[in-house]
Amino acid sequence: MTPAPQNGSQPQSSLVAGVLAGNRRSLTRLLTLVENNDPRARAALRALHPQTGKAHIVGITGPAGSGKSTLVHLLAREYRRRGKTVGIVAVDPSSPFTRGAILGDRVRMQDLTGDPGIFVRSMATRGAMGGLAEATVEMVHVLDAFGKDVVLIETVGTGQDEVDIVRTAQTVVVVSIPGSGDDIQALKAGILEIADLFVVNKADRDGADAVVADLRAMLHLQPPRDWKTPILKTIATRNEGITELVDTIDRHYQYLDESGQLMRGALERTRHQVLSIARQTLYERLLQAALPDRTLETLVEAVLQRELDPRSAADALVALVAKDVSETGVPSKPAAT
Ligand SMILES: Nc1nc2c(ncn2[C@@H]2O[C@H](COP(=O)(O)OP(=O)(O)O)[C@@H](O)[C@H]2O)c(=O)[nH]1
Ligand SMILES: [Mg+2]
Repeated sequence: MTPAPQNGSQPQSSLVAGVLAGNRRSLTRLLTLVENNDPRARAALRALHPQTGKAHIVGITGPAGSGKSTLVHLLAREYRRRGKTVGIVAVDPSSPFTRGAILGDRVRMQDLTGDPGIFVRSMATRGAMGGLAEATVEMVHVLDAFGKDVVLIETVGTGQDEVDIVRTAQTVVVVSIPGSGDDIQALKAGILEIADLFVVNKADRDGADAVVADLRAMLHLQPPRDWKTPILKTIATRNEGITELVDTIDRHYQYLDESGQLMRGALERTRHQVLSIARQTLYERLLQAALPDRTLETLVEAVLQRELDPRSAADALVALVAKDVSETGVPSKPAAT
């Protein structure tokens, strides 16, 4: 992770003031700090936290090429028509095979960027250290504090990061397309279970009704819930089914609110967020402790030479972090004797 350049940085308080005053440049700058896991983002995130919790956070997930970006674009326009402001966070897979699609997304998103009521941000996946899900959630919270009424998160529903990201949404929309039976299988199992509504996009193609039937059959296998997961058909390229989609997303929010699930969900999501930041922090500390002095390499070599078993090597790494944590004043259990 490269630290953001010193020049052009503002004191966090003016950054926060800028974000709260609706300044897009402050927002852009803060999102970059958050995306880079820059320590300077911390104070700002802390200051903004009381202003969060107002936006409706909607996750749009599904296989690559299913039309998520097109749908997100149309949803944003429909929300604007209804007088709501929209933030968009699109998580781009870092795979080189999808670069073209990312470019396509950028081009298509462009006609949204002229509208001050819409803010679009796309982010690439992180390097080996991970932390994508944690950073994305924080970016969503910044957009929430900025005052966006709706925040849309687009992710490809295949990796664990994506499942983690989508779990942070209040309403989860899972997109599939005709002839995508295999794609549905390829979605992480967890995603189907957290779907609040299904969209079968590209309904201009043959087989849309078969996908609807498949999804319906699958839903029958799930334990009954108060919320009957709707299945909608859309043709994003013709702007068909979008008003119904927004109506249904809104209806889901109303259901969450009236049933008390909005609060329960917030409790669960917050718990998950705290734990996942803690896990990520520990992991980063572990790498920081293990990388200098080639500690990790030395341990790996020892395991390879059969001088040490993998679990003992891992214990040695964990002990390094435990020492590190206790030195920073965080209470930790005494090392085993
Ligand atoms: N035929 C048809 N094509 C669509 C529809 N929606 C999107 N597409 C096309 O599918 C391709 C992938 O769309 P995109 O929004 O980038 O998908 P994403 O990868 O899920 O974000 C693009 O060429 C779209 O124009 C649709 O309803 N029908
Ligand atoms: Mg896309």
